[in-house]
Amino acid sequence: MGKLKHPIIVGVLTLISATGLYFLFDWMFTRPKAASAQAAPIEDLFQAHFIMMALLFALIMVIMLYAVVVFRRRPGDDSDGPHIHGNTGLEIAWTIIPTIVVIGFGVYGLVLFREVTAEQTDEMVVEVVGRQWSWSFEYPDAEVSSARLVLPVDQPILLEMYSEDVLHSFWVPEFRVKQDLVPGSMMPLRITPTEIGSYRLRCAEICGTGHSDMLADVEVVSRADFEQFLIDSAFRYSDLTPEERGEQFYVELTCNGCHSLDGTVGAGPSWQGIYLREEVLNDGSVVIADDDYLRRSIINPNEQIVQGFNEGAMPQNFGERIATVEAEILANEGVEIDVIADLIAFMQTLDQ
Ligand code: HEC
Ligand SMILES: [Cu+2]
Repeated sequence: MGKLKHPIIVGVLTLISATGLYFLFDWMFTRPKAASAQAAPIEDLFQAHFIMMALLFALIMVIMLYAVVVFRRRPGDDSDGPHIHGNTGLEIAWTIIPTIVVIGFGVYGLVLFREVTAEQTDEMVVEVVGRQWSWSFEYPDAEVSSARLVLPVDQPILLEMYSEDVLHSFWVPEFRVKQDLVPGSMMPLRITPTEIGSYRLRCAEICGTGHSDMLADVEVVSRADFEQFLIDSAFRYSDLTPEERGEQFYVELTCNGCHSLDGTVGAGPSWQGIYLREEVLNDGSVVIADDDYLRRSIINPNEQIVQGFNEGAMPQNFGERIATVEAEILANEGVEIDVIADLIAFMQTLDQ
């Protein structure tokens, strides 16, 4: 042994302490369970840091404490220690080794960052909107919007995130990845949830007085439950009142392009006060705009023309288009809807 005695003992003590410290750090820095495909490489990065921290801390502490204890001054020893003027080999080593380690961690981080943010095949897009102080989620393919983020398990997700006001940050600790929302830009974040369960989305960017309340429920569910969620939250005509549906059709069938609701005459007469009003037709006769007249004016606009307007100015094909809409609603919702009755119900709400 002789010359190598101290380095060997220090080496062994360092390894033993580093192992103990590694378990201590892993226990101290508790992380919630990892629940996304992106979490695994980030978890590895955590482990690499724990190992590095444990080794460095152990190395410094062991050498220091070993020196203090083993090379302490014995009673009666008044001699001087050796005079040392530097050690070139040691200085080169402690410059080069940390440089390599730091660059190594940098490269590791970069590679991992690219892996975690890489585009995946078969991504499902969910739009995330953050605002002071709430979140909302849109499923553009299904025309569903929701206040909860519901995701199918094992499905690669692309979150397209928007902020309506200030900086926010999307953070679900179990997914391990985090992304700021920047007003004016679409910020992407990719996650593939791997564990069915309930999680909590937190805003991780201080964004005003309600920041700590800026939370949303996140649910990772089976594929079947996800399909059910889309069905349950999809827009249904049959959930609306006839008046609400009429207003919906007024926009959807583009009646609003020609008929105002505020009395302004556009390409067609305004609908303000239309129900049961006395209508002067282009032949000078006067009719009451009752249900029957209104229905005929929609299906057969040319039959009676309102004075001041031209024959053929109103599209002639609404009869067919309305029949198509009714057939679709029947197919999707199993409910028979009379679109014209709904439009008339809406007109009845428009007295002045
Ligand atoms: C391209 C323009 C245009 C669109 C779109 C349009 N209309 Fe008209 N509409 C007219 C014009 C012009 C008249 C007046 C001439 C007439 O009586 O045919 C009219 C008249 C009517 C009348 C009779 C109004 C009255 O004061 O007596 C009704 C009811 C009506 N439209 C319903 C509808 C409905 C319902 C829709 C949507 C499904 C619709 N219109 C879409 C142009 C339009
Ligand atoms: Cu926020």
